[in-house]
Amino acid sequence: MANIVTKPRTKVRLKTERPRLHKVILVNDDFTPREFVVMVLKAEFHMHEDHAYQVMITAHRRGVCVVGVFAKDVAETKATRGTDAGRSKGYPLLFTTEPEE
Ligand code: TYC
Repeated sequence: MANIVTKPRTKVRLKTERPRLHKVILVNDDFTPREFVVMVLKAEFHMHEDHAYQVMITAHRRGVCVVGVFAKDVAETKATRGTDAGRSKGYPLLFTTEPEE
C-alpha cells in the first residue's frame, strides 16, 4: 500500500496582525443635491463645512472620493447610515466600503 505523506496545513502566525482598516467611499450620482451630500458628511462624519464641500465636489468631479478610514464595523455602520439618510429622502446617495491595502 502506498504511503501518502501530507504536510500539516496549520500555519503558525508568529506576529499578531492588526485588523485591516476600511475606507468609506462616497459615490457620485446625478440626483442627490450637493447641499444634501454636504449635510450628510457633516452629520455622519463630523466634518466641517469646507472639508465636507471638498469631499462632495471631488466625488462630483471624479466619480468617487474617500471620506475616511475606520475599523471595519465602524466604516460599515457609517456607510449604511449615510446611504440610508439619502434613501429616506428618496435620493440614490451611496457610500461604499473597501479594505485598505
Ligand atoms: N452630482 C450631484 C449633483 O450635481 C451632487 C453629488 C455629489 C451627488 C457627490 C453625490 O456623492 C455625490 N447634484
